[in-house]
Amino acid sequence: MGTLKLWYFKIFHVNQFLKLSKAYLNFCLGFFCLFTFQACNQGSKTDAIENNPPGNGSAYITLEQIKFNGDTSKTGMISIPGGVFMMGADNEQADQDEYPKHKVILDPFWIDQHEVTNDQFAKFIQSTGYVTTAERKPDWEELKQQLPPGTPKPDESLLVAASLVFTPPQQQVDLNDFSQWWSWVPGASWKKPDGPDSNIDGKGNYPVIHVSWDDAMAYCKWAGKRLPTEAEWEYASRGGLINKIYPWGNEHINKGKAKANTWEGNFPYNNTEFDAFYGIAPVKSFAPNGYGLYDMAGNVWEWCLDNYRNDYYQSINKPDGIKNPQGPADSFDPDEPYTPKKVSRGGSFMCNESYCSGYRVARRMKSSPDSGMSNLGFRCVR
Ligand SMILES: [Ca+2]
Ligand SMILES: [Ca+2]
Repeated sequence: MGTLKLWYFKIFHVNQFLKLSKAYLNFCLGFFCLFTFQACNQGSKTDAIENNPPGNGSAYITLEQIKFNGDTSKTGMISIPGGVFMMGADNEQADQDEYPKHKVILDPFWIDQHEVTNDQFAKFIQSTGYVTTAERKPDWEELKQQLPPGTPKPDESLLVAASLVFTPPQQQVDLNDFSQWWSWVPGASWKKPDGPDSNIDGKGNYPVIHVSWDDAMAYCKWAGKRLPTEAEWEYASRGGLINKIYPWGNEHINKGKAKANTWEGNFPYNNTEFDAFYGIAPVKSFAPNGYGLYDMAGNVWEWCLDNYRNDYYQSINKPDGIKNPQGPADSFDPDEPYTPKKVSRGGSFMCNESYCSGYRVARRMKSSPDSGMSNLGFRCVR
């Protein structure tokens, strides 16, 4: 998702200070313009985030300024043995970007046992004074680089911090139109996940959300870790099983006992809560995979280190395999050719069979690195 762009086109629709033709919008944004019609009905410019620091983006602490906290212990991490595996598509649900299944060789690594929690993230914020992307007043200089040349700057009063919040409809909707369940909410952030009137009291052991890829990178640097590569993530997710569809094997998601926090029923208007959670669950609420890792399927999507390219697997598919792939040098998503994207993995509490089946170990997702959402978090490796 291109958060900055979504935000920008919200402003267009609210103020109508540009009359853009449908063709032009499609050219610029693809289907993302759909978002804005819903987003512009949410909140108002007076909802600017509490404690939003003054000034532009350059006033905030940068990744370069983040210092390692000095903790070299591997508490809460699991040792993953190196090895060889076949990465990519395992069943007929696979998207084109999961092909071809290809051989990958990995060195050993350590990975967090669970998604980074609110308590863990709060320590990072307290220690560093870091301000997350969702809490920052958008930086026009940065934003305009993702927009067509000559696009005019909006009024300063409209440059407010916000994030994408899941707002489920009451009735069946077109699953191609995600503006039906996503809202652009000023004031939403990791500590106010549903907007300015919400908080994370009592949710210290829930995964942190509304974190951008940049935020996740900053946390990992402070912790002396890094984000997993996409290959490391998938290998860890497979839990030592070979060519299986899910971290637990091949038993269908809707068979037997609940295996992950997903969406049961009809997305996005009816959730049967068979797994006992409508929204996000505390980490470690479901059985771990074979490596002892929790929520590698569901709960929240998890950022990976890699750039996203839909054709990346084709480029690295060799008979002898590829060792420690780091992702492509650049990003390309045919759905949104003008927006650079990073990979995320594992699906979320919003995934079900009718929509994304994101809990499959091979399923790939992609988002703009400046995007935070209410179903996207991360874990680190070392
Ligand atoms: Ca659930
Ligand atoms: Ca997860």
